[in-house]
Amino acid sequence: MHLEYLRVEQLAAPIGLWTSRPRFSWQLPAGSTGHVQSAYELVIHDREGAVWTTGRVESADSVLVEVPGFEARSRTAYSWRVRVWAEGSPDPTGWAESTFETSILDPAEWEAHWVEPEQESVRPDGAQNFAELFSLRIDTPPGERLLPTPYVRQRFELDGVPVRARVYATAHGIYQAELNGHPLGDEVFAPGVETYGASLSFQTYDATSAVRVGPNVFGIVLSDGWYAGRVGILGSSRGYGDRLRAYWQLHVETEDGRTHVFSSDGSARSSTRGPIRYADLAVGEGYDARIAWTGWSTAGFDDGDWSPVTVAHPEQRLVPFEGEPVRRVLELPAVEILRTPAHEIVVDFGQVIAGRVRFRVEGERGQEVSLQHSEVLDHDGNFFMNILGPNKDQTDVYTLAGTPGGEVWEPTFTFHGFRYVRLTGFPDDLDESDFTAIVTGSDLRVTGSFRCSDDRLNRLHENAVWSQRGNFLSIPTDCPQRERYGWTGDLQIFAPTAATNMAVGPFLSRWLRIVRDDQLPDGRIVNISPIPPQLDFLMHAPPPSYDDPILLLASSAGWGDAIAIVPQVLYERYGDRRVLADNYPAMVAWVEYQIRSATEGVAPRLAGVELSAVQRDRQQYLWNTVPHFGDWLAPSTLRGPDGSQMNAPRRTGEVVGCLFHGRTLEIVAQVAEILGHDADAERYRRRAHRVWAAFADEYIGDDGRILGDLQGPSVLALAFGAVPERLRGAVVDRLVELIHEAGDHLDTGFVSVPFLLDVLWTHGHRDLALTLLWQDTAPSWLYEVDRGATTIWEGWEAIQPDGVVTDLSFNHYAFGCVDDWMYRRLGGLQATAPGFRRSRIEPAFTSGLDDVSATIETPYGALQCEWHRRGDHVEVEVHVPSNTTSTIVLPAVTGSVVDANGHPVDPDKDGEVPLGPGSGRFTFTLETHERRNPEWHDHGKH
Ligand code: RAM
Repeated sequence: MHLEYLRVEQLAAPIGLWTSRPRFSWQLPAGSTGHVQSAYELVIHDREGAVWTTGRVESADSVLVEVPGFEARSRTAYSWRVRVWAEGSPDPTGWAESTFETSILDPAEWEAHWVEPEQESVRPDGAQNFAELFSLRIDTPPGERLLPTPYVRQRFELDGVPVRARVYATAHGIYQAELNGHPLGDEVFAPGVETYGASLSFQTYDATSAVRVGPNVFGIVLSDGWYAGRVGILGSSRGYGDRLRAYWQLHVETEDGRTHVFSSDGSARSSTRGPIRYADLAVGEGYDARIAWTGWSTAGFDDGDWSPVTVAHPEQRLVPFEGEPVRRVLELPAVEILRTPAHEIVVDFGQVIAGRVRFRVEGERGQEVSLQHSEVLDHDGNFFMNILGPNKDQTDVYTLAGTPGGEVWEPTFTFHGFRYVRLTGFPDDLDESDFTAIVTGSDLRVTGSFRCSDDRLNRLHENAVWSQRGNFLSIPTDCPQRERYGWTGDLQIFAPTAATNMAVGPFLSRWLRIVRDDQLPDGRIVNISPIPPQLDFLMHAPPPSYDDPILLLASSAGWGDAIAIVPQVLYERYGDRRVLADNYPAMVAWVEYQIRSATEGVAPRLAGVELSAVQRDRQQYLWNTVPHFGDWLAPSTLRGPDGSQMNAPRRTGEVVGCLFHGRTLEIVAQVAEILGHDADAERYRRRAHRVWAAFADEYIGDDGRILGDLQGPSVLALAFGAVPERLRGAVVDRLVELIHEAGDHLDTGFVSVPFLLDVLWTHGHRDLALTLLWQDTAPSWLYEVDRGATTIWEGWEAIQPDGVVTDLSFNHYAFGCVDDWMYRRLGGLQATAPGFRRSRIEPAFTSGLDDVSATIETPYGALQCEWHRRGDHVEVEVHVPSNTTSTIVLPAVTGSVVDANGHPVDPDKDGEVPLGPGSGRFTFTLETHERRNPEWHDHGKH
C-alpha cells in the first residue's frame, strides 16, 4: 500500500510556503477493500538531516495534520516523509516522501531597497464619486491619458557556479520579472489584489536555471495594476499611490557553499521608452512592436540612455503570498469570425471568460489594430458594450512592426471580461486560427465533476464553473468587467459550490485575511474586501436610509456574515480547523457589532409608531435598525413601474437583517464550541433562541406570511430554523402558494437562492423543487441556459424575454450556487463530518434524469456516485475514499435491492445502508418504479 497525494498546506511541494507551522496531508490509496489508518509517523528533514520526528502517533488523522512543536525556519528547504499503520495490519506502509520550502518568514532577512523608476506620476482619472459615475465622459484616448510602462534593470556579477537560486519580489503596481531574458515563473498580475495599507504580498520564484556565472541582469516591468490603475465601478485611478516601485531580493547558492544576496538598490536603471506604451487592468493595453526590445534584461543590452532610479522608503509590511498564483490557465480557440449586421468584424470565442486574446497579424510597419471586448451581442447580433461606467474600455491596441510572415502578440498587464471581440484595422483575410483566447485566473485545481443525462443541466454546471474561473482571480470578485470587487455577500453565497468545484482552501484563507484587515474598529465587516481607498468615503458616510435612490452601504447583513459562513464552509469541506481559529476573533467582533446595532433603536418602519411593552422589549433582538441589501435582485422587486434594484433592500432588508443575525449567532456558537470557547457558545446560542422567538412574534403571521410576503424571506426563515413548529406548516404552505402564484417560478434573490430547493426538498415538496429546477421560462436557471448563457448572469433576466440585452453583468456567480445542490441532491454527495471524513450518499433517483455521475475530490480522495436508470431498475455505483466512512440511502423501494454479487441488501427503515468502513467501490441494483412528474420535460433523452 502506497500513500498518495502528499500535501503541505493543501499544496503540492510548495517553494514559497508562508507559514512556519505547516500542516500535512496524505491519502491512503483507494482500494476495493477498506483502508482505515490507525497510526502515522512523520519525519521532517532539512539538508543536514532529520529535524523533527513525531514518532508513532496513534491517530486516524490524515488531513491537515498539525505537528506541534515543529517550527519551520525562514527560507529553508525541507523534505518530509510519512508512513501509516492501517487497521488490522501490524506492519506500516512504506515511506512516502515529498518536499516543501519556506519563503522569507523573517522580515530581518530583507536587505532590499524600494526603487522608483523615473516616471511621470499617474494622473487622476475616472469618476470621483457616484454622482459623476453616470455623467462623466472621457474623450481623451487612453494613449494620451495613460503613461508609458516603466522598465527597470539591474546588473550584478556572480563569482561562483549557481546550484540554487530564489527570487523574492513585489511591487507597487503589478509586475513581471525576468532574469537574463528569462521570465521568472509563469505568474501574471503579481503580486495580485492587495490591501497595501495593511500588508503587501511578495512572490517566490525558482531562478536556478536562469542565473549564471559572471554578469547577470535582473529586469522588472511595472504597471498601474490595482495599486494606481483605474479600478472598480468608478474607474478611478491612484487608489494607493501614483508612483510605481519595485522591490526584490535574489538569493543564490553556489557550488562552493556560499550564499550570495543581490537585491534592488540605487544601482538599477529605468526607462519608459519600451514597447508597452500604456497598460491598465480595465482600460486595456497599448503596445508598439516597432520598439524592438528583445533582450532588454540581458547583460548585452545597451542601457546607456536609461535613467537612474531613486530609492524610496514606503512603509510596508511584507508577507509571503499565500496559495496559488494567477496564471494563464486555459486557451480557447476562436469559434467563428462574424460579420455583424452593422458590418463589423467580431470574433466569437463561444465562451464568456476573463482573460485576453493572443493573435497573429500580418501587415505594414506602423499599422494599428485594435481589439474591443464584450460579453454579449445586442438583440440584432451587433457588437455591444453593455457595461456602463468610466474606464471600462476593455480595448487593446497594437502597432505592427511589419515583420514579414506575420507577428504574434498578447497583452501582459490587462484582462477583460468577454466572449466577443470587435476588430478594427485588421486585414480582410482573417482566419479563426489567428485568434486564441487566454483565460487568466487563480490556478486552482479542479476537484469536482458533474455530468447527467440532461445537456441543459450539464451546461448549467459548466456555467457555474466558468463563472468561478472568471471571478477567482487573486480574490473572489463579483464580476470581471464592471466592478471586480471582492463583494463578501457574493462569495458567501457561492462558497459551497466554489469549494466543491475547485480546491479553494488557501485562496479563500488568504482573502479572509484581507477581510479581517478591513474590519472596522466597531466590528463591521465591510461589503467589499479589499476595500479600495476610492471607496473610503463610504466608511464615513452618514447613515444611509432605505429612501436613498442608491443605497451605498459599508456593511450589510448577508454580506458581512461571510466572516462566519466562509470559514465554516472551509471547515466542512476541507476539515480545516485552523481557519476557524484564525477568523474567530473577527467573527466575534462582527456578531458583537450586530448585537449592539440590534439593541440600539428600532426598524425605520417603526419610527414614531407607538409600541407595546412586549413589542418594545423584543426589538433588542431584531437587527432591523440599519438598512441592509436584503434579498438582492429578487425578480419581483425589480418589476413594476418603479422597478429598481433598491426595492429588494426596501422590501426585504429588515427581515433579512434579523434572519442573518440569528443565523450568524448560531454559526459563531458552533465555531466557539469546536474551538472550546464554551461560555461564548452558550451565550450566542441563548441569544439566537431569543432572536428566533422575537422574529416569529414580530414577523410571522398565523397565515404563514412573513412581512413583505415574498419567497426569499420565507425560504431563509425555514432554512435557518427561525420558524417555530406551530407555524411551520403555514409558512411552508404560503411559500408553495407564492411559487404557484408566480407560475411555478422562483422569486429569490442573492441571499435566499442557496436555500430555495433545499427548503422545498426537506419540507415535503421535492416535486416542486424539481419543477423549479426544470423550469425554463424566466426567471429560472434553464431560461439562462436556453438563451445561450455560458456563465451565470448577474440578474435572472439579464437578457429579457423580449430579447433586450440589459446592462447587467454576464459573469456573476451568485445564482450559480444551485450547482452545489445538484451535487448534493442529484448526485447525492453530502459531507456529514469535516472534510468528508464521514459522508452520506443520497441520490435523487426520481428527478427526471436517467443518468448522473458526480465526483468530488475530497481531502481523503475521490468520493463518487454514478447512477443509471434502466427501465424499472436503477444501477448505482459509489466510490468511498479510504480512511472515511459513508452511508448510502436507497429510498423506500417497491422492489428489492441487491449488491454487486446479487445478494439482497436490506436498507433500514430510513433507507440507509452503511458502507465501509474505509474505502471501496460498491454497486447496487434497485427496483423502483419510475416516478416522474409529467410536467418535467422529457429529460435524459438528449
Ligand atoms: C453589485 C455587485 C454585487 C452585489 C452588490 C450589492 O453592484 O455587483 O454583486 O453584491 O451590488
